[in-house]
Amino acid sequence: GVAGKAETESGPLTIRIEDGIAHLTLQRPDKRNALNDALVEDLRAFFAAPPEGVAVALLSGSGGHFSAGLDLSEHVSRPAPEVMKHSRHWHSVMDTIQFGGLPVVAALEGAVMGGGLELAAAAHVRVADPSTVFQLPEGRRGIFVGGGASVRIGRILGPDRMVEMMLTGRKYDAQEGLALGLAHYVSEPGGARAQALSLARTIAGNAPLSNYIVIQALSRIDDMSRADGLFAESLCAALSQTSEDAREGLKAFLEKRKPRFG
Ligand code: 1HE
Repeated sequence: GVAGKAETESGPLTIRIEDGIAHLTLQRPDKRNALNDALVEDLRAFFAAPPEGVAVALLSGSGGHFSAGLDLSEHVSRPAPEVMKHSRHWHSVMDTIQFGGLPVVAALEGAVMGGGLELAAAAHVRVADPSTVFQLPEGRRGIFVGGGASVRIGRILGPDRMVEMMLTGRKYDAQEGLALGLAHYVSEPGGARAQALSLARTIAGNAPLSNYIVIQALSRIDDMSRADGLFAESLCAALSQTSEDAREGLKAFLEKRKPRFG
């Protein structure tokens, strides 16, 4: 990984790279980290071309919230074609985050709402502070989701629970989110970032190809038939198990030491 540190000047997204982990922080605390076009662009730019040596991204918010979702002040009456293009752009950015090649760990707290929940669902590992509130308020605001929730949240919750969540605007807390799969961990109060960092370090210690294949393959296999999924699995096994890192991983196990991956 990258030793030393690097930092960008402050925009809506700050990026600090330390020991192979890119700390990405949504920096609009006064707006509860609402996702305006500039912030979405910064996320896109980072994940489309992660800096050399970054093994894992750690994504979090500032000011006690992850994100209150789409910046509603930028969304005053766009015509239908513009809304469609905006939504398709979000889809592309969320896909870039999920499939860009970097494992993404999200530290959640406070509002994880609307587009904020869509962003969280594009991350691979989600750690929720006890303060976390998950909500899809769109159904109560006269709109629909547009940043991928139908697919990503729909597949986590199932359509039945997502319909109910949107019709009633209900909020799920961290523990409920854990039970439903919206979060994978609930941290100690105030401890989401620290726990997320510890998990990020664990992931950064894996073989890069293995991480890459886990991210690329599993959710795509979910879209395939059973036969195609099993076939794709064998291709992934052939690719990973013949790598240099696989030889090192097995050798290290037999020699009772930590592996040193390339
Ligand atoms: C915002 C936004 C926002 C806050 N866009 N400005 N998302 C929502 O519908 C969530 C809307 N937000 C809220 O429900 C609340 O703000 C919170 C529960 C997140 C936080 O409450 P609170 O009391 O701590 O803060 P606040 O006073 O409500 O907000 C502080 C400021 O942030 C205030 O601005 P100010 O200039 O008056 O100080 C708010 O206007 C601003 N703010 N949230 C713009 N979302 C691609 S489709 C995706 C669909 C969606 O994501 S829909 C949006 C869903």
